[in-house]
Amino acid sequence: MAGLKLYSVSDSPPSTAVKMALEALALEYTNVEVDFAAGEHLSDDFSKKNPQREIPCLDDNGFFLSESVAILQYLADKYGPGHSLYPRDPQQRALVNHRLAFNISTYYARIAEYAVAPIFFDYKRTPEGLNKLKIALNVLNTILERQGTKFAAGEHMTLADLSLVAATMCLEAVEFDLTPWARVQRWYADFKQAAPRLWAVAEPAMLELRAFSNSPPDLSALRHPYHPVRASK
Ligand SMILES: N[C@@H](CCC(=O)N[C@@H](CS)C(=O)NCC(=O)O)C(=O)O
Repeated sequence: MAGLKLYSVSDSPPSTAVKMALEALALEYTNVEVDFAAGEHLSDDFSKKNPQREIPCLDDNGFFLSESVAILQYLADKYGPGHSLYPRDPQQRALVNHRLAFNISTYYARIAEYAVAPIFFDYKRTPEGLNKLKIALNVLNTILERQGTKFAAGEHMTLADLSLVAATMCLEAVEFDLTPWARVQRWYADFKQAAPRLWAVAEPAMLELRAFSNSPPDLSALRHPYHPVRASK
């Protein structure tokens, strides 16, 4: 048995969500750091593992899976059946799935566009992007407020928290002020306190993103198929 292998990038939010799930489920795995700056994930060789040419990508003894949400769900189903991270009750599970879908379609998508992409590529932080991000934060704040629970899908920590925390850490990395979203701010702080082992997985990624935010990496040699690359200085 070769075991689980995760192709990831150290400062990547979706990779971080998967690493937190592996930690939460106490699963051993081999981490394969992909050289993003060299475009390793864009290579034809990598596309055999993941035709999307994205990380993260899981290799479970030759079973390849990408999309962090699908990976989280697979890991919980296969290696943690019955674990409170991914409840079996259809309505509880539906709420977890809803938060995961909301994160990937809206919350993280807007954070990635506004906060993360301009660190690495030639994108601007626009007022429109900020407005879309604020609307997504309003939604998460309302969900948490109405639900009145400590975690994103109920009283127990679930896969939803892992994905949403990995997204929110990008806002912390760029020192985005969460004060107007008090429930989001409290939920994020509560997560760190409730799950120090998981936060220990995420914090180095957040700090690495912050370092890149303060001093953007030189990706001018990267011939990226769809991101506008900043010219070298
Ligand atoms: N929907 C994907 C998003 C993954 C994603 O955006 N990965 C980024 C790195 S954090 C990536 O590989 N981007 C490819 C690129 O920018 O070339 C997931 O959640 O797995």
